[in-house]
Amino acid sequence: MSILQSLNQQHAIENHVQLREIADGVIIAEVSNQHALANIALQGAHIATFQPRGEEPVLWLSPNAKFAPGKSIRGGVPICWPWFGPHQTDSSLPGHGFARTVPWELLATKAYPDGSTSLRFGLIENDTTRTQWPHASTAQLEVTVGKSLRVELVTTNTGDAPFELGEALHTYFQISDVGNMTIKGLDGCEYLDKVQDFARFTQHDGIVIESEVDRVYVNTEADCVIEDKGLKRAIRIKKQGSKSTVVWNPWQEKAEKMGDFGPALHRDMVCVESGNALENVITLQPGETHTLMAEYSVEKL
Ligand code: TA6
Repeated sequence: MSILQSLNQQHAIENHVQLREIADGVIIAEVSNQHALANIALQGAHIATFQPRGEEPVLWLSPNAKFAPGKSIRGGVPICWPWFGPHQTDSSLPGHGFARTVPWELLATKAYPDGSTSLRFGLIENDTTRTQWPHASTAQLEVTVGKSLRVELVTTNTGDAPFELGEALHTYFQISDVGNMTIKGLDGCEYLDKVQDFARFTQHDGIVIESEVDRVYVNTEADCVIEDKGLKRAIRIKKQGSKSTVVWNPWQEKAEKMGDFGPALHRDMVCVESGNALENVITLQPGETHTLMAEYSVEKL
């Protein structure tokens, strides 16, 4: 029996989940239920698409995204783990950690009476991950696809020494045009601005993007709302277990330089990332578990 057949035998649920191989070695859990459609790659437990029925897609996926073993997918919900951004001491290690480019195991699927579907994934360690991250730990991702998309990243310290964890759900949202959009919820928050050498500023009012933006808002547990006048909708981002919110748009020049982005596509997306980064990294004691949760839902404007 092929891997795909055995995955389907164990985890497919009629009218909820089916596993498909979309390219050589690239398996996707396709979720289709009464509320929404979603595709989740087993590599990286990467949610590539989420679209509530009757709505435009909530997540942005680059038309030039690469679906290939070892490559991160440009769009959807990349998981940055167990560090965010560059590694603190070793710049040769991959930015945003390795979780988004390694295979995860599909551990369980479940259909709920309300019509939603959940899937649980576990990160698979290998020799490379153990070398890059010599801390005994587990990472699991629970994804619930309903009217909203709920994502929980659960980290447990299974060793006998504490470690520092950086993490983020690096979510790309689809918008009608960056000029139609305001991000609310961060008024009064402090942020470190990567575009200005990590200088510290305070946000006033909503965030309007008119050039490259790459900011880590710190010490904020607030919901964010992406108001989109073009699509006449707002995307609400609720979160728990997260003290940092990252806002990113590469703008034209940087987007053009990325092979899996493309000219002008920066206008269709914005990343609003829920996580724990920079001064908000988490210290996890032996035996402790930390859960980072974000939930994305659509409201009419
Ligand atoms: O979250 C923002 C950021 O850290 C930016 O600095 C930007 O480079 C982006 O992530 C994308 O990173 P990636 O490694 O996916 O190209």
